[in-house]
Parts: sequence; C-alpha cells; structure tokens
Amino acid sequence: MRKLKSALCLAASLTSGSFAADQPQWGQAWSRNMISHERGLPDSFDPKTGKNIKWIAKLGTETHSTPIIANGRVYIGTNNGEPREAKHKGDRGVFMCFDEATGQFLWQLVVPKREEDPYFDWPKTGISSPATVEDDRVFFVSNRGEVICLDARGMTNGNDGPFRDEGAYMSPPTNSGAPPKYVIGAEITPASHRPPPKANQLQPGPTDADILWVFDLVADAGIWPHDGAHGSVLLHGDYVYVNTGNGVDNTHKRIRRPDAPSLVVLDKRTGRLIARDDEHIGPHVFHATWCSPSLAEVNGRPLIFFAGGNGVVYAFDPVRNPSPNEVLKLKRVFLFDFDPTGPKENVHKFNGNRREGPSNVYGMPVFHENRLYIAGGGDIWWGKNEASLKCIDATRTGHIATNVWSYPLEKHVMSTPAVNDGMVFIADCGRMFHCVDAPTGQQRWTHEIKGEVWASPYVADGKVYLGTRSGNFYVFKADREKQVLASFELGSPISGTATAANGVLYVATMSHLYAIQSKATP
Ligand SMILES: [Ca+2]
Repeated sequence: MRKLKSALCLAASLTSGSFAADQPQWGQAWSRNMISHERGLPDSFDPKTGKNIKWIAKLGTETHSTPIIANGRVYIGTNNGEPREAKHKGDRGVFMCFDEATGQFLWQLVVPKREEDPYFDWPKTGISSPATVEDDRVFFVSNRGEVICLDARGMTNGNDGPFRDEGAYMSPPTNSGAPPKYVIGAEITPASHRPPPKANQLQPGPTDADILWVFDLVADAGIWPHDGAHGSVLLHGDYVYVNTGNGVDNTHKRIRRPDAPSLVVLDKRTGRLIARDDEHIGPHVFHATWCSPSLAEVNGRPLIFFAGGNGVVYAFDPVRNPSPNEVLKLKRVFLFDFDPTGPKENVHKFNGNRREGPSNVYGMPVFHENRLYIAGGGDIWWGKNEASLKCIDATRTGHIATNVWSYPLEKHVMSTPAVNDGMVFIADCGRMFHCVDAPTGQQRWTHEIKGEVWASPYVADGKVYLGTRSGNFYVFKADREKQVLASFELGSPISGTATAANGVLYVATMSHLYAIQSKATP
C-alpha cells in the first residue's frame, strides 16, 4: 500500500510540479547547472512562418541578458535602441518585464549610462545581468554596476520604498548624450549619478519600474567598473551573493581598486553590505570579475562557489550571523587554481598575448554529484587562446592541487557547462560544441558550429539548445551519440542562454525575444 501511495505521489509530481515550473534564476537553483525539467519542447521554430512561435516581443538593439520567468512575468535586460516610451530617448540600460502568457510589455527600468569613460559602461550594451526572482522581488545588476531590487508588480500597486526617487534615478544628467570621449590612462574616476534639477526630472509613470533598494558597487563597495556589469544574483537565506565586476581601467593594464572585493553579500531586504571576500584577488584580476556565484550542499554543508578574475575557484561558508556594525569577511573552505602554471605576478604584461598569460573564468562553477565543473582559460578579448573544461572534487578542503580531469577546449570560453545524464555539454569561442563524458572527461563527440558562443548550452526535454554570435541556433539531441536535430539562422546575434519554463522555450536575439511552444501560433 505504501509503495502504491508513493508511486501515485511520484506520478502526481511528475505530471504537475516537476515538468512545468518557473525558471526564476539563471541555471538551476543553485548548482547553476544549465538544465531544465521541462517537457514537450519543440525541436525547431521559425519566426518567419510562425512555426511553434507563441509570441514575439521587440527588445532594444543589443541584448546580452538571459530571459528569466517567474510568477507570470518574463524579465530580460536590453538597451534603449528601440525606445518603448518617447520620454526615454538615447543610450540607456533597460530592464524589461513582459506578461508570460501574451508577451505584452508591462514595465521597464531605464538606467542612464556612466558617461565619464566608455569603459565604465560600454556604449549600447544595455543591461546584461539575468534577473533572479523571489516572490515579488526582482534582483539584478544594472549597467551602472548597481545591485537593484525591484517590485515585480511595477508601479501598479504604488511606489514602494524605501527607495522612492525613481524620477531622479532615471533622469540623465544635464548635457548627457554626447558620445563619451576618453584618453587611455587619464585620471578619470567613476562618478555618482547626477540627476538634473528637480524641475527637469522625468516623472515615473505606470510603465516605469518600482525600485525598492539600490546598492552601488562603485560607491558602496569601492570597485572599478569595466565594460559591462554582469552579475547573476544568488539568494541564500536573507542574503544576496553577487560578483562585483571589479576590473582593469581603460589601459587594460592597471587595476585601480586593488583592495575592492570580488564577491559581496548584501541583506536582501535592505541592500545593506553584510560581507565580502578577503582573498586579495584585486591586483591579479586580468580583465574583470565575470563569474557569478553558485551554491550547493556538500555532505550536508552549504558552500558558496565562485571564481575570481584571477582564475582561482573558491568555496566559502555562507554568512550565518551578520554583524550590524561591520562588514564580515567570508570564510574560505577551499581554493583551486584553474591554471597553476599560468603567470601569477605582473599578469597585465600578458595583455594582448594570445599564446601565454593567466586564465580567467566567465561562466559559473556547476555543482553536480559532489563535483564542480568549471570552464575557463585565457580572456576572449585580451588573453591567450588556451581554454579548458575542468572537473574537481568539491568534497575536499584547503588548497586543492589536482583536478579529477581536464578537457581541452578549442579557444576561449564564456559558457557555463550543462551536466546531464553522465554528459557535460559546453561550447567555446573556437566555434566548437562538445559532449564530454562526465565521469572521465573523455570526449564523446564534437560539432563545428557557426559563430562564437557567448551563451551557455541549455539541456531541456532531452535536447541541447544553443545560440551563437553569428545568429545561428542549434538543437542537438542530449545524447552520447551525435545527432543534430536542427540548425537554422535567426538573423541576429545571440548572447543569452535559452530558457525553458512552464512548457515554453525562450530565446533572445539582439533585438527580439521569442516564446516558443510546440504547435503554437502567434
Ligand atoms: Ca520605489
């Protein structure tokens, strides 16, 4: 009887909960594995004919963010290349919210650029951070390097606090709009936002976002922003964990904030700074701090995993008892040098060297069955070509000197791995897609693809979905034998990872967000 009951419970959970769910953060919570349990997803789609297209939403002209789906809404960062509202004109970071069922635009946060130097907030790149949603709170990192908490309902239920100055926040400074000029090595420091006088400020309307709190990583954590802020917030208990984005200045050879943190912890209710890393990573950051944190319980003990811009993977104890008066230092449990034979001092002299130099990590460390899977290597813009996928034993402590296995990639890697059914899927910027045996690191198969890959492969419904920077989209069978189910062009570069939620697949190109569903018609 008990057996029958548990079988029925299992059947019920398989038909309701497990296969149709929201995707409220980037990757699985919180292993960051790029897999989904959604079922019934199509093998292909075609925006031109409407085949398997549920709806299409227009974005800006550059979209480097991944769509996130929670509580009936879809969130994505983009730019203001196609203004949704006449009052918001010019280059901005934009964070949009759509209705999940219809694709109808609901509201947006429009963020002025940092204009002191283009390297603080690269022109036209918009907001790259994928959202993290819990209940009616939406967390992400703005193009200005601010960790932001929004109200999922927007302004429809009024302007909630403590933050209530949305008008000033979204108003660009007087004389804004000229393309930022810069001199390499000039003494330009990132400045705080200077809104125009009150009389000239924008008025928030029903399609503007409701900000609850803002934490400025530049002003409040002392970082030096570089290129585009890209953090994916991790929530654990009452705390927000996020990489800071600390990086080099516009010489690409100098760290101006060597003492700034690489990983910070904030109170999710207020945005107050609770803790930071104490690893002195800053001087060795080769380019910037791209990797977002992941988390897993290892033998009953929760650990935060994170890779610095120095190419070192760390595990930390989560924050337990924050102090009201001081910023705590995260306690390290282990470290693993991804590239032990790479240079450790004066790393910036290898800037522009494609043959030798240090490694860094763009994607996230993925936890699966007591192991961590990490892709890293030379920096795509300024570093060596060499890249690899490594597997380490996450149950170890102290200085982990050996990996379980290391698998060479073609050239530069930005993807986070997808680990599924004994296989690891990864794609690199050398235009190669890889299926690797998870236990041994042996190659199963590869496929030559068109375009560099900035996105992560995403496994759902027995398939692997992947878009490339040449605007090509691939659907592979998630199998030990190679089978290309579909390969087609979307006509616009793809940076974001595909996402599946509630039976629908979401794919964003630079300019459009597609909601894809079997047998749907727009
Ligand atoms: Ca507010």
